[in-house]
Amino acid sequence: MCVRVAGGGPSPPGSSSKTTSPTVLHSKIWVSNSRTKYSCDKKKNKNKHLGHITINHVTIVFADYGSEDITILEDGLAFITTGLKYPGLPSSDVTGKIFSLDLQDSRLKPVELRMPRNFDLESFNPHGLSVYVDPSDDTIYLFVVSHPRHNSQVELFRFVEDDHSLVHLKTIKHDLLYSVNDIVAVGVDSFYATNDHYFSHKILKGFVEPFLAQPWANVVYYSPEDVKVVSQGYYFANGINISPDKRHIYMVDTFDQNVHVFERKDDNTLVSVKSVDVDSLCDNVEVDPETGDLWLGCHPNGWKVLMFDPKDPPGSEVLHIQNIHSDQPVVKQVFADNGQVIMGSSVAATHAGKLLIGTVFHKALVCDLE
Ligand SMILES: [Ca+2]
Ligand SMILES: [Ca+2]
Repeated sequence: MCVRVAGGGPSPPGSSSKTTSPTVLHSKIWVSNSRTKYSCDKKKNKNKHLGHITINHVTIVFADYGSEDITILEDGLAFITTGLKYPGLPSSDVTGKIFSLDLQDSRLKPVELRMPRNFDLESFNPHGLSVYVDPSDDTIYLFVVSHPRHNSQVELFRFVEDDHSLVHLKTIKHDLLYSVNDIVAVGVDSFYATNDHYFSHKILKGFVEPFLAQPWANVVYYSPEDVKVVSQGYYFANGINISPDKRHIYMVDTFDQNVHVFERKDDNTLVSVKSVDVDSLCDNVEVDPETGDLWLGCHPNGWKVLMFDPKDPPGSEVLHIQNIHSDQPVVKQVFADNGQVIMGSSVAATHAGKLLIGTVFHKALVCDLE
């Protein structure tokens, strides 16, 4: 059970595992900065040799306008979407932007990527993102979900490292991409995407559909030649990512509190392998390219995110999943905060001993792991 030293909200609601019951380790962590200290005691520790992850320094790298999704290149350069406006959730008036952050540079200074002149910045509303590095020429393609006027489309950019700019290649729209949350690129113009809702209209999506609570969300495969629903029957299909060997897809269903594991087939259809209970309302998922471990930004109390009250803010939680393909995946909480440091964590990604945590509408943090 987590202990929030400076107060805190109730634990997330329980959930039942469909297939795999992992060992859940809530290991002791300390998060400290100049103002606050938090501790989290062990919930269960069936496997003590795993030890603890210690976070010994926290650096705030963003102001209060969100960092909903993050992905990190193998050289430590992170891409971050900011300024999301999403029905029912708090947001700022700041226009959507993409930032990079070089985790190898000790200054930890976010750099706003220069957008192309021919791109409609006013309506840019960036949400999930994914990077594809073309193995033939190392070109870096950035795929960004955007919601101009509450629609859904995918913006495809090429990243120019020399001057930190983006070249806009195309806008991808399709009838099956109607309420896109996140995306994982599998080629220069192909990807899997999650639709988190059945409806795309702002009111129906933000208020009516949550009330109905039906498993109408899905996963779509897109390529210029072939677009199809490849998995369906989810309550809120959210983060999506791919294993380092590209054979498996991981998808987070936030409301059923599971990470679903799929095997990719030659025709890009998905076959369900298992689901892993995470016992939290998780959002986006990142995958360590070397270990294949999963990192999840989660909402320990979804109600507080929706009914935002700055006096009783939503907290943050980061989960780490090891050995997801084994019979005993290990789900470990590595960060917990009652909202005093950051509210509404939506993504977590690591590189060389650093943990970068992003949020839906608040700050981002860089933590040093030990
Ligand atoms: Ca993503
Ligand atoms: Ca998301």
